[in-house]
Amino acid sequence: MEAKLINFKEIGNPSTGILIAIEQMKEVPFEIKRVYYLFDCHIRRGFHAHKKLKQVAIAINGSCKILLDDGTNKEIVLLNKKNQGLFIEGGTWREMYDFSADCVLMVIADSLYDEQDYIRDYQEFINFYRKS
Ligand code: T46
Repeated sequence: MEAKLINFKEIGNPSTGILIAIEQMKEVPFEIKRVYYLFDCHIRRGFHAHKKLKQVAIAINGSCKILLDDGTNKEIVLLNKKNQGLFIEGGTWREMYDFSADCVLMVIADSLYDEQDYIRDYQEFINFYRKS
């Protein structure tokens, strides 16, 4: 598995301030239906996959790690750049951890919240998605 990191264009510079704009079908490869964000996270979270949901996760402050697992390969991605997003497709088990105290993890998604899209049992995930 290779993490799909997206580098966003920065407008401005540190002396004037920096702006990053994210538009659907441009900086993110889908139509945007939902934005949510996590902060004050002290414990490992996630422990699920989505069947279809596509998302881009951005540490807009601080840092955290995300474990990605496609059923065969695992990869750990450090998110610590305001100008970088991690594209996560459906069929990927994820766990978020090592949140810095100041971490704000913003997630842009292609669908509204739908609990039916979640697979929260790892064995069920493996049965669905293990390649080979
Ligand atoms: C992901 C990581 C980064 C809602 O009501 N609306 C929402 O849009 C979301 C995302 C969650 N919720 C409710 C459902 C649960 O009762 O908030 C509670 C915690 O949700 P969840 O278990 O999804 O939270 P995380 O932090 O484990 O995972 C979330 C996303 O689900 C996941 O796709 O990549 O953040």
